[in-house]
Amino acid sequence: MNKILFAFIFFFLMTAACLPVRSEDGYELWLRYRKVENASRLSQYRTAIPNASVLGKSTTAELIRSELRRALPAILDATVPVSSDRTEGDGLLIGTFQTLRTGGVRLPREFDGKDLGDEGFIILSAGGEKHLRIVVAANTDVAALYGAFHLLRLLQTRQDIAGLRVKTVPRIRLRLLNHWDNLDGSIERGYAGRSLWKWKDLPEKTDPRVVDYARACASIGINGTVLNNVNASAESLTPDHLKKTAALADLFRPYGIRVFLSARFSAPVQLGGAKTSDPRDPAVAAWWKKKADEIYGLIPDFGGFVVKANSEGQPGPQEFGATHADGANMLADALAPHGGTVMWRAFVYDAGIDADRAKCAFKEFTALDGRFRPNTLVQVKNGPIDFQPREPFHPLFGAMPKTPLMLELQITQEYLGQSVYLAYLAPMWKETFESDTYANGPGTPVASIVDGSADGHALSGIAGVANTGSDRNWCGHPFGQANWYAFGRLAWDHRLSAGTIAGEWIRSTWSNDAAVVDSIRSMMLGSWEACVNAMTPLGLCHLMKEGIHYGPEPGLDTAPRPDWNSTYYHRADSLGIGFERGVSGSGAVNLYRGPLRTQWNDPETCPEKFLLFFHHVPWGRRMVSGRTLWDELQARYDSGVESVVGMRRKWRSIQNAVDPERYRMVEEKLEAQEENVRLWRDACVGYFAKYVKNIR
Ligand code: BDP
Repeated sequence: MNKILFAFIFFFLMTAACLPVRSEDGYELWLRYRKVENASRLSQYRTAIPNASVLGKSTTAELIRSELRRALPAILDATVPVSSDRTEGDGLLIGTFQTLRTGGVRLPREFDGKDLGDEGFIILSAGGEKHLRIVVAANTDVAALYGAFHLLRLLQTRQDIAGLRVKTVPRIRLRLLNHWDNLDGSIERGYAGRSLWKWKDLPEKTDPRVVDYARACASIGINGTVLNNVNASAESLTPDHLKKTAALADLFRPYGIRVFLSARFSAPVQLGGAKTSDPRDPAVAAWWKKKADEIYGLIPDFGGFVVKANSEGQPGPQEFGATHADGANMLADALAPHGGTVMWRAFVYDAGIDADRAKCAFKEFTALDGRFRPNTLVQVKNGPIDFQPREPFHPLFGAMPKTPLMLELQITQEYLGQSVYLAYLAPMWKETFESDTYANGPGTPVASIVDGSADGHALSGIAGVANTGSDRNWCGHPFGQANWYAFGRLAWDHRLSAGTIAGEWIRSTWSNDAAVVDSIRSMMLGSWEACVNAMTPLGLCHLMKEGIHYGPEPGLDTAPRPDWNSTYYHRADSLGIGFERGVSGSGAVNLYRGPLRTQWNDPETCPEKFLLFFHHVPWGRRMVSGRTLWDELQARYDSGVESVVGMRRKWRSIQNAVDPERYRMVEEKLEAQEENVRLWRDACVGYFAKYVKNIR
């Protein structure tokens, strides 16, 4: 070969190899469609999907077509016609059983859709290497949309699509994001910019970004969104505001997403029309009925209300001597004729009920079991305190068999390093789901209470406090997206493992390169436990800075309520550390059933991860490691730091395999995280050391 030509080709190849991967800003989330790298995989996909037909005329069917038009050419790097009719030499076929039948598509008899409900779907593929065909079928267009996104996920994660026999139905009915967004655009506990809902522009103008939010939600099966803060403003229920909400509802509808609102209990008085908000007053009930009629006039598929009542200063029925059930039922009656649901929050901790915050909600709500209307869910946080880095499961799970309990998780990392920390939360949520409540004997995990199977409830729900905002990358931290994703996937199927979900997310969001997937997955899977160690190891909790909940403040003892102080939680003194909740203390262990009660009551059998949550333990006590408690505590804080150092090392090892912009952003975040966990270690170890004397 001509030397010059050779040199030229060599130079070209070298430059191409050294070119950085193209820059990205994270906006695409996991709906990032990129060409298949592997030639044989690419050829399989191209053979199977020479074209696509999405049968049906609905807006949702059109949305499926537009998603495929965006995704398929990018993934297959080929022209892929997408039509609404069957095409000669069918490729991918998507539709409802009805439209497929009308279109002349015959499916094997066992796949008749009878057991799919209105959200489940099947994906089948048949045929040999040269003529692979794929069908996605469901009973409704929205379920077909879910199926389409599932298929795209298979392609994005480079799965073998021969012989597909996917059949999946969501295990939980209401799968909602809870946005703690205020009407002025600020977000309570939001760390990614401002609210996505530009209330000022609505209803005339809807931000195109909201469409991408809806696509992302639908792609993971989220089917409802609560638009406003649980610390609600009555204004969200004014006619003008409802029109704005209706505009969003219109946009979300074809994606299968229903809109909900947080309702302020005192709205009848605040907005005028009633002299009181007493739920037992017929005029108040009438006010809410009229309000519900007005809402459904504008939004026929409105989902219902979330209510935070008699909690942290919010108004509620107890002001009138009525109960939480009275309040919830009055609203439930207003919504029932329209098919709406009330989600009444159990996040209450009235100090008059019990001096131990961990017992308050249990005491108030178990007394009301069986007294709620059928269209009511009681919404319970995963733990009895408040979204701490780790807590045992909330004892209400399993203790209210007559009431469907909705699980509330916090996706936004209020107590978990906010948008600075890399903390993948699926392992934490799995720990909650898998915790055995022993409610119906061994094998009654929290998951079975939440999905309704333990007590035969048809109504079931899960809510995730959203971490989205106006930041270009949606969640502030590029890895915050993983928690939004994991929430949706677990809401659909809580049996999925944290590792599987991480793998899907990494492949769809970052890269299908095996080294990248392995490195990022191992960073993610250890990240939550690392945060626990860095901030509140061994069952400690609530040691964060007052109000902002970021950074350490173990000495805090001047807050307006005792249970907003760190000292209330850790109770460190010259004898030891921890909150005694055994029978010799607050007795909170007795709220749990079966073997848990005895196991957790005894410091010798209580798992170390919950030790200081349930016990005040002497500094010199021997731990599983052989160390004293004090040494173990220090070792945990050290390991919290080491973990971040390790994550940084792993991240650097894949620098050339991911795009520079997101790489840099994560690198900067990890640097800030390392600085903050060092601060945690020094502040906590320094503070607790004051109490530790002569233990060796
Ligand atoms: C706490 C938050 C507070 C919320 C409250 C709630 O600090 O901002 O309003 O939960 O869930 O974690 O109502």
